[in-house]
Amino acid sequence: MALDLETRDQLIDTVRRFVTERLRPIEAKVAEDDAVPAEVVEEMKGLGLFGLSIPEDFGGLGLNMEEECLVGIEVGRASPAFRSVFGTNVGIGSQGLVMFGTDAQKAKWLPGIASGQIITSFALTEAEAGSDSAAVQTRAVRDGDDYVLNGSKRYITNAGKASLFTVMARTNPDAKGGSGVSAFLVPRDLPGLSVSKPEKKMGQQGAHIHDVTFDNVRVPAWNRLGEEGSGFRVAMQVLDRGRLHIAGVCVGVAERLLVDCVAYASERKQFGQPIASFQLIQAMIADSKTEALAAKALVLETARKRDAGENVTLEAAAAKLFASEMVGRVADRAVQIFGGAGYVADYGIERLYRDVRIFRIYEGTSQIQQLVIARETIKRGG
Ligand code: COS
Repeated sequence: MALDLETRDQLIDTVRRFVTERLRPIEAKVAEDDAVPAEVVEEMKGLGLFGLSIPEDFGGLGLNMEEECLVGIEVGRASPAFRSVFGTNVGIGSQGLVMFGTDAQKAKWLPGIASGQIITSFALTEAEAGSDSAAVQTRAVRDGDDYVLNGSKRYITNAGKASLFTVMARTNPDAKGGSGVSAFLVPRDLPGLSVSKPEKKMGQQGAHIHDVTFDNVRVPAWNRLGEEGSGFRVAMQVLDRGRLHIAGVCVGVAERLLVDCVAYASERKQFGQPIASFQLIQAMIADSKTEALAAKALVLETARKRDAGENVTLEAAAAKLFASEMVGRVADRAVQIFGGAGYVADYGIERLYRDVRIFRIYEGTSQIQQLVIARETIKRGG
């Protein structure tokens, strides 16, 4: 159920203040240390950020998709690494359980996920199954009351801290593509599960991705999420939702970059006047503003449709495609407007330029979104 407007505004206001007062001032240090301070993570827990999308019955805030996107936009105004801290709990790490879990599975894990005591990860991607996610080779073989998992997952966000993984593994090697895949809730402490050191990456320092390996990991059949063979569809529906969330975050980053650009262009003087008075600078600001507005409208409209129970596979893919490409262009223009200052580290613009690059890749590349949009459009007849 939706929040009343006053409560919603209060929530947005609280998140905005937290972002402005607590997160923005430490962005550069987080990037330098490649770590979000533990006390800030605790404050995020106190604000309920880990449980934004978890139903109230299980201790979360129970936000609908529109509300979650509005919060995502606010959080996007600080370094995207901060969102990553609780992003898997709100999105891809928890939503398989929320949408397809049994009552007993939900009761066991959701309260801990909502409070942030349990960190979750979504383990779909493998070395040979990136865009072609139906090609997962991690095996789950039924053995009595258990499944035995063997295989390896790649680039798994928050795996280093996760205590619960949603793992997509092949239960039927003879079935073609996704239909042979099942989803499992796999606790970190099961023997045979190991997590690699974090990868060094281009941006979003403070957010971490790891390989996860399963070496004869015995998972109780009770932990299977949904029917055997339904794991690919579980993953796709989790991603439909996740893509929309990411699109919201992209809008937040773009809005923040616009504020930074306007402030800098109003201050910086060349040829005797603030560069904001030059029409070629104004053209860049106008293009960025227009695209950010368009992305925001698409994100919020898609979220409202999803909240109304509509299938938004197409619209969520379109929102992710447009918003992630948009924020790439906005960040590029920001570097241009800042000039040399945009290229050096002190102003933080080059950091955001690097940070936003991953939005066009994770939770489905832009090319995968195009594919989904085209297929759905053709299916719908236009
Ligand atoms: N919701 C519900 N069901 C879905 C679905 C969705 N969004 N997308 C696909 N399915 C179902 C299909 O209906 C189909 O069901 P049937 O077998 O009953 O007909 C089944 O899943 C297989 O779908 P499809 O034929 O479209 O699978 P493909 O192998 O062609 O792959 C793409 C589809 C490429 C779209 C998918 O693999 C994908 O999204 N890849 C990117 C993965 C990704 O985002 N990775 C990021 C890692 S997580 S950070």
